[in-house]
Amino acid sequence: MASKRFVGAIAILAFVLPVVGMASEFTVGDDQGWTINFDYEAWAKDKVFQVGDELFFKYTAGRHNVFKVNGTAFTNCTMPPANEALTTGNDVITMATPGRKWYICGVNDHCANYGQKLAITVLEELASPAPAPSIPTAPASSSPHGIFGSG
Ligand SMILES: *[C@@H]1O[C@H](CO)[C@@H](O)[C@H](O)[C@H]1NC(C)=O
Ligand SMILES: *[C@@H]1O[C@H](CO)[C@@H](O)[C@H](O)[C@H]1NC(C)=O
Ligand SMILES: [Cu+2]
Repeated sequence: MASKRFVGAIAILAFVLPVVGMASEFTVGDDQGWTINFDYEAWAKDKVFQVGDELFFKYTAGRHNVFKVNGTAFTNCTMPPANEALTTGNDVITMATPGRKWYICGVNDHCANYGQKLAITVLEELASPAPAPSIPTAPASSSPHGIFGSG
């Protein structure tokens, strides 16, 4: 019946619409969490990270930690000062800006010898249907310039 099809369409819309523009949560390493001997490069490869998304680093407190580092420190496994570490075992980092982001574990040689390091690229937040992009308005002084300029 026609009404059945209509109800179906509504159901699909209700499912799809809330997803648009919503932030995602990623548990780093999925079920394995934040640990040694895990391929975080492979884990990150097929994922799309956007501004507003959250990374959850889950591990047993004391066994690992999380440092946000720059690209050089990531490559060399250079540890920042210890007081910059996240250590709760349930650390949440919200992606505030687009660009390349790097995270390493500072416990023992987990970064250098056990691959406990994560590099991701965060994209600008995808367009949401909410407020339309603002159209730049011409500065108030622009039209007098045009009149004077043409004379
Ligand atoms: C990082 O490692 C490279 C190559 O081993 C070295 O040339 C560079 O000086 C290191 N950088 C830092 C900041 O330790
Ligand atoms: C990268 O981080 C390391 C360790 O915190 C620091 O010594 C170095 O100056 C940083 N490099 C840049 C280019 O910011
Ligand atoms: Cu570790």
